[in-house]
Amino acid sequence: MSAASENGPDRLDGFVPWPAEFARRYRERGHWAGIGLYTRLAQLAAQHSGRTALVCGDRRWSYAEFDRRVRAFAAGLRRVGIAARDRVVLQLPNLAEHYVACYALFRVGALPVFALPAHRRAEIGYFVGHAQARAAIVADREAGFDYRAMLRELQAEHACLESAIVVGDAQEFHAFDALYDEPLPAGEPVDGPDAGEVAFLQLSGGSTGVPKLIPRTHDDYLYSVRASARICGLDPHCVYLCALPAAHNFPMSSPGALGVFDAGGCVVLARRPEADACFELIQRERVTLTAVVPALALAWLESAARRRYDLSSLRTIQIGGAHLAGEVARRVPEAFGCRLQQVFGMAEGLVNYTRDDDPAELVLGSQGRPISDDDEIRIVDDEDVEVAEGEVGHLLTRGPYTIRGYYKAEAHNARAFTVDGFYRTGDRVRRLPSGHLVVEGRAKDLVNRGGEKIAAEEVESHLLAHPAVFDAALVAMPDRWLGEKSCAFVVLREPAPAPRELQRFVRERGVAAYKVPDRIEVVAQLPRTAVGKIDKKALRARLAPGAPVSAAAPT
Ligand code: OOB
Repeated sequence: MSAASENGPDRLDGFVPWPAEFARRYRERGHWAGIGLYTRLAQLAAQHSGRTALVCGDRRWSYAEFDRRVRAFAAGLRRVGIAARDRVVLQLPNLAEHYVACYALFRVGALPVFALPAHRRAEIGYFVGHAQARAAIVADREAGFDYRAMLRELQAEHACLESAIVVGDAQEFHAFDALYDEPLPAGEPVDGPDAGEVAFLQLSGGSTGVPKLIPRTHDDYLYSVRASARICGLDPHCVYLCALPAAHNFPMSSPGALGVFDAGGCVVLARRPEADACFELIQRERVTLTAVVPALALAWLESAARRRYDLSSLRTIQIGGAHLAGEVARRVPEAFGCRLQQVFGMAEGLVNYTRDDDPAELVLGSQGRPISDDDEIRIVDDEDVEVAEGEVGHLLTRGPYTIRGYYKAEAHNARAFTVDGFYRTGDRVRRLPSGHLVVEGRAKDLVNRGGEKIAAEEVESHLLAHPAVFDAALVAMPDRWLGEKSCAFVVLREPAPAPRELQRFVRERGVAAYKVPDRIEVVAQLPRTAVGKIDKKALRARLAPGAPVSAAAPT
């Protein structure tokens, strides 16, 4: 039976639901509460109306003001024709408008497709086409890039993209601020999806061709958010600094902004993640909690600005998204005078946390244990056979907030999930007797550039589009600051372009700047394994410190 017919006419096509017996169990255990994400905000607005929900620059909104804006913007969305189940690409920098748009879309039953500010024409065009998005919400310009010009090109290519909403100077598009109409009443849209249906599409770092879209339901997401807020001990006094891109799963839900709202706390938005700007906000707003990737933790540790600011309000710094070196982990509690919490999560679902009462060796040396007793973990070898306890293997997982399939990706789903519904994370881990996981590496073909995931195949296909590129392989190379950077090994035809020209070529194909190979090595041929696949292990070995890269290339 196809996902569409199984889902019935009302369900989003291309969504793979949990089998009925699992859905029943998750409801019976109270994980899935049957509450929509907007309804939850309305409850919070009633409960905490006068408390500060959001701080963005000079703007400070109470829960009541935040909810009023959400309902007013929802009315504007309706006016421009956005209806239940429409997909809307949401690509904003860290601005309060991000959360207004997000909850307003929930209020009208439409589905945000979360894009990152770094994404460009190639990525956004793919999301628009794949999700058949009817609208996009962007900023006018940011970091020298004009999103309106990108929208013009996309509208010319995609007939589905009927409208666009712009924060700032909107030119011919709808101005975000002009969409605040007479507020809709609180409550879910009568014609909208119920809590068991898809609330939004989140991006996967992915390991094949194009990024996959991840359908998350109201029920599953709200469960992970509320359970995370509990684990992290959030209360109405917590003040959270959102330093990472707000649309990413980590600062959104682990426990992130949604978890902080759920506790009645305050979310402070940092426009930029740099140490100076963030330290100033921590001092000014008496921030108690923040989340960073290891590369940012290192940059903050090394910043001389640390001593110029009063950071004594910080209780916890969460670090996750990429491998955290032991020596960096050790420096954090001392340097910031607060607790470290390691977070190992994925937009597909499973999130692990070290806990406040864990002994130091687990906080420093593990990536935590799962949120839920119903998170099922299997650690297997290449043949899917469970490895002995404590051994390293592939991490498979299934549970109340881990998807059963990517959106509209049947062929890929057959590889990315086992027949009994376990998600193949692509991570290699071992489990300690306490249940904590240690991430030992990964099997998936991607570069984790300071927490930003780059699917090798995606970049290779951009390189191969150049007429002079005969073959290409992208691998990770160690980097002191980012943990990993990318290096493309290329085999060229005459006339051979210079490496710089290839980098420019990839950039001009309209991809996010972090995906442009940091280094390009020209080789006569790529090493192959016995079965004829490109031997990436051998390529990575050439990039190890001290290895002669080009000299080692076969001629
Ligand atoms: C988070 O989510 P994604 O979807 O950007 O990336 C997930 C992948 C994981 O499969 C793993 O390969 C890597 O990122 N990763 C880590 C890690 N946390 C994530 N690798 C080593 N150590 C860690 N602590 O990155 C994400 C989502 C929610 C919370 C936190 C991170």
